[in-house]
Amino acid sequence: MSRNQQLFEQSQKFIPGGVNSPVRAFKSVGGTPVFFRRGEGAYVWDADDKSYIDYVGSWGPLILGHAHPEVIDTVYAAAKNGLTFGAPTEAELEIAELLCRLVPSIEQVRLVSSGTEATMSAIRLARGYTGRNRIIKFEGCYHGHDDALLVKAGSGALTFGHPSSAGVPAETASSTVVLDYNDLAGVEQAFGQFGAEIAAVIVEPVAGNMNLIAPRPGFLPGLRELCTRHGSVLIFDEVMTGFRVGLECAQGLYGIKPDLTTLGKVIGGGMPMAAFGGRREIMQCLAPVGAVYQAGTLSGNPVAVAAGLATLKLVQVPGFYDKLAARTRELTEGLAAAARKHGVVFCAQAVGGMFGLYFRETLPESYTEVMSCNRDAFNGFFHAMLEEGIYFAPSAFEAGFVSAAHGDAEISKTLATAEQIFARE
Ligand code: KE4
Repeated sequence: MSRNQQLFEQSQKFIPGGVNSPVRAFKSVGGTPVFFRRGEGAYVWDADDKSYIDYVGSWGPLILGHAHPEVIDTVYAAAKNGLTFGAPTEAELEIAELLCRLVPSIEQVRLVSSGTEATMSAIRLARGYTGRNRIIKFEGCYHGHDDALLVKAGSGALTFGHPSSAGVPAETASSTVVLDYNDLAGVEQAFGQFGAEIAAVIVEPVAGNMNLIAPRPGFLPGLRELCTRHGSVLIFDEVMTGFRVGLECAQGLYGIKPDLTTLGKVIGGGMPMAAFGGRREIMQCLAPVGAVYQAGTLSGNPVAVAAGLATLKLVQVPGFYDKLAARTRELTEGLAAAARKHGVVFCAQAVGGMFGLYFRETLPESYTEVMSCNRDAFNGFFHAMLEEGIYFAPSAFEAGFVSAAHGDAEISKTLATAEQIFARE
């Protein structure tokens, strides 16, 4: 029995499913999850000391790669000064000013410790600001595990949401309308029916939790126009896309100014940190200024902020994102070419430093289309690549990530290995 297997068996005795977050359990792809013990650059090593080229990067935070020396040194220096104070620090001011400068739609920002906290707080803030309760989200988009967002579509597109998790009260779910991503007509219809009741629309501007789905032209501008017209808050959940698809985030890439933005992953550089921010008028509704309560013992934690500041400094280097996007395109185009060469039904796409791999003929543009991907083919590919030391996301319904540490050697090895595997088909 491998060390991974031993650890997984033992972990299941003390941790539900042996993991602290479900996607890590390999339920979607089968097999034994990999227990990592070390990461450096584009590589991770498992409990059996096997190395992998890592295309998960902890689900997005590690845009610089694992254990970047400047990030580690900064974290170490901050930690030596104390781990937390539960009081304001200069570092929090520094990163708040930086986020407001880098993301024009953010006039004020509040730091939290996870993406879930960011989206949960943004929804409560939008409801407090508008005095309305109903929210719109999109099937296949994931915004963390807040009750209001663990909701699936009702029977008809416009009926009220139903819980997608046990423990979520039906009455909570009923305030969430779940629509189809990229279906602007559906959103127009919902606003026609509920417009005056809608507190917020929350959307991943590039969906990365149902594999990768890019916004159709007109979809995001349409959401902006509808929210403006009906006085609803447009929330861009950029926990994944923020500083992943570009320095200006997805909102800059697509030229849309949301009312609130949630951030996470990259801005914490691998440490527990997220944020939500936006128009001053809305943010001023937050305690201690306004009536919307929100708090956190470790919010703005100085060690996490140090990791975030070090990361955000390095991603501002001129050409950083052009190089990352080119590298990611090289991966997706190379994989597609290798599959085509061996007659494997496969396609792929990249948006900045994130990518989607699909075992289907054409790029999916909706939840329904992505659900038609050949899951068995993905799972076979996943395990064959894993065996060869290449670690993709352990689910056909997750996006992948390239870091600045992925060089020619890593991309070439990945493409050569994929070609060998496609040739076996
Ligand atoms: P966290 O609470 O996991 O920090 O963030 C929740 C969240 C919010 N919004 C978006 C767009 C997200 O992608 C996430 C979290 N993403 C998943 C990956 N698909 C995290 C991995 C996991 O759940 O373990």
